[in-house]
Amino acid sequence: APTIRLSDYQEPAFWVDTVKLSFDLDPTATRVTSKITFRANDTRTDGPHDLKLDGRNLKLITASINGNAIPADSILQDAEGLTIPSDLVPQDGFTWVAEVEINPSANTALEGLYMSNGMYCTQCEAQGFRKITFYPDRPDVMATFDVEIKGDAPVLLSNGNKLAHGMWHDPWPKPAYLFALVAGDLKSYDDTFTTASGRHVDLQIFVRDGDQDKCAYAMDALKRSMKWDEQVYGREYDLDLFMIVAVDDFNMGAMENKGLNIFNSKYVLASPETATDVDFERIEGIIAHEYFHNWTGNRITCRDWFQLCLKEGLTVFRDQTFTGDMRSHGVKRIDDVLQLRGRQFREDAGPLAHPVRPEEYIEINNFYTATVYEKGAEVIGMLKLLVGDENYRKALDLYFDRHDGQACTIEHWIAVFEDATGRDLAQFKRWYSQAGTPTLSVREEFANGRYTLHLSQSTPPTPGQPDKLPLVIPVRVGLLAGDGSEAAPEQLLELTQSEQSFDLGAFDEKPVPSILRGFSAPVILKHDVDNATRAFLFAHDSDPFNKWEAGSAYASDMLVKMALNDGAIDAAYLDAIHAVALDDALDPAFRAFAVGLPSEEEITSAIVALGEKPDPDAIYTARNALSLAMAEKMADDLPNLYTAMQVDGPYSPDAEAAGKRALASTALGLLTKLDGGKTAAKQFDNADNMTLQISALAALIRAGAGETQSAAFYDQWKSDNIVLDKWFAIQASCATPDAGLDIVQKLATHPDFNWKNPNRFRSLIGPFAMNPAAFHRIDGKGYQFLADWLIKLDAINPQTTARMAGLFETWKRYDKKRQTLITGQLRRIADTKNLSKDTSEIVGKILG
Ligand code: DPP
Ligand code: ZN
Repeated sequence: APTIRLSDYQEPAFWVDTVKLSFDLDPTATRVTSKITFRANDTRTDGPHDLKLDGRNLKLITASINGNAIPADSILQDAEGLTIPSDLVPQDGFTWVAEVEINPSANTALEGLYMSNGMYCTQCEAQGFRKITFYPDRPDVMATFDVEIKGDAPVLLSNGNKLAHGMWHDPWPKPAYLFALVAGDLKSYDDTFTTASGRHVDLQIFVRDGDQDKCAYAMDALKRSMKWDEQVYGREYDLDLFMIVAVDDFNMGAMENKGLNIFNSKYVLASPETATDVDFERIEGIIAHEYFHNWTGNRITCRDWFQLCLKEGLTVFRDQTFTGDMRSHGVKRIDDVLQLRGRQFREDAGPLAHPVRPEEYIEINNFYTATVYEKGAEVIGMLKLLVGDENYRKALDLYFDRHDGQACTIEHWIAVFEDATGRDLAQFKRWYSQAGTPTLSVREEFANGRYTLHLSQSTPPTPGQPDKLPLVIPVRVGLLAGDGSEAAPEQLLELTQSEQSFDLGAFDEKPVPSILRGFSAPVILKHDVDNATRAFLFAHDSDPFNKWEAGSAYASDMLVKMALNDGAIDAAYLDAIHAVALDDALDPAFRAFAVGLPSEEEITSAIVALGEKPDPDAIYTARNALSLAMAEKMADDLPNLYTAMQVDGPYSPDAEAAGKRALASTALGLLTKLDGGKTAAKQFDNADNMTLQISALAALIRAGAGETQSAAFYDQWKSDNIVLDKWFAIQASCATPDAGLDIVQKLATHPDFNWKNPNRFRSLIGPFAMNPAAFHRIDGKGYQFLADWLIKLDAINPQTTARMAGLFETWKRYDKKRQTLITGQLRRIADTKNLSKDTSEIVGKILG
């Protein structure tokens, strides 16, 4: 398969003004008629041009230009599309009409038009539209769409405003990747919203009959998102109708099709009995994310797929800010950084590392990555910090003013900030082109009463990028006095060179620095700090992120040494964690994070950073030992803490109640180590919501128990797929190292393991591969299990397979024996006959 390069970008020879689509739905033989008006692109003077249209798995029935049928032998068709020679193509513009036949039932890749539980639905981003009809399927081609749908289904939906049953008009020009169609026997949950300027908008969430009572939270989140985007970004909704559809078979989380968002049902449907606090928060965030795309993505879209971060980084940044506003910024930041380190740092340190704006790809679906999304959002956060809140808003206003209706690049985005603020961002822009996580090293100096910070930066080589240039790194710094108070106002240091010194002023005694507050840049901080200083910051830092970070770094330091057989549990750590756990002045949600130990993945990467080989069993054992010591240390207080964090009254998913339940659940995990599961079993029996039920089950499984409860859980929920996914996932992720493989092998033969459904597949295979001690068995059987399933899934769903093949990306961290075992499996995958280009690109890169 060819490599596509950013440097090869060229505007199309023809633009499209209007698209009229007519669908005659049939499960195995849907007819699609398209009428497309093309206009010459006057900047292309290199004509005459052939007409080249993308198209995959399409049966062409007829095609005409300006009403003249094109003889079949004049149409050059291959697996990727068709070409009409230029002598048949009026060069100043023309109308193309074509009829094609497609087979939605046979579409297991879930890209284009496919069937899920008897309903028709579409997924067109990035390149699914070409599986619906012939089209210049690229995001810089924007057109207005009219859609007519003929079919028996009572609900026939497409983008835009509704003209009549099955008739739709979208007045806003859009790229084809935002096209959507849904047809089926669906019920809607309805509401309305009035925009700031008084426009009335109908809101509808479409679900299967019986699920209407699980839509209230998503609807509420949608209305809050609409209001927030008006208040914070001055952006109003622009159609008469906004629709969301819940679909069970979906490769992604959700999709921002204009006016018709399509969601993986697990990110819409929620009730207290079936969804956890974490689910509620995620639903809120994803509803917001997709809604925010209406302006950042849809009204202003990407010129080409290399610019994906233009819409995704910005929209993630917007949804993160929204969640912070709805809940707690401090806690949200901790959560986001945990995700960033767990997924993006891991990606950036391995064979799949790529810049936030990649420069080449084989399969674009492989670039919907943590780097494009999460690091892309970090870059926006740094930009905002550097220019300030007011300038950020000014730049965004200019962005919307200047580029509404356009398909843009990162250059446009940067220019808007330069024009709005007068600041030169040439160096800052390196964040978009340089892969790898920079290291920020800190040395302190206190001499003659002056305190100086010496900062230096370096970014490691990544595939294709041996040498790196210095970045602009914003470093928020606070200074604490000996009594824990702030010794000076917080400062924002801008590190632009490889090495730079910052004189922070005169002090009577050496202050204790709190560096990189709020995690102000996505870097690895290297600062030789002793554990006494960490304990001091853990107790006193006024910045919630760095307060948490200090405790976490303390634990990590200890766990790394324990796992390397070179350390013991530090009593001072237990004192510190005990104090924070019981500190009622602190938000329970924060305390839950503070008491939760670094994950096995985090400890692994800390060990790798020291140049050592991680031993998954030793890491598991160390972490268990520390958590047992914490439980014993807090033994007298845990029952009280657990009781104090119980929430009375009917369940509500609000941040305060959820925070208490999170801390109660942490306490329960510790208590289970002491009471043989008595409290957890009781919680399981009495639970009236999913948060309590599943946290009890998880605590029991982690302790190697919970068989009765697991069986009861299955009986209760076997007909609810979203909950049943949790049942698969919890067993795979909480399994003890010895039992893990047996458990997942058995679950893989369970009658409910419908592996063709992406949610079900991911819920078993993903958590197992992310359970390091179970997955990295020294006999290699964990690797073989994953590879077997990837090979099987690739034949029907390349996109999800390729994504999950990334689970092997860390193989170089491990010892020789494991390396050989993993690469053996990777080669077996690579050698599979007819392997998709998606999976082959990922596996090829991982093997290097
Ligand atoms: N649906 C994906 C997202 O919203 C891709 N656009 O991020
Ligand atoms: Zn998005």
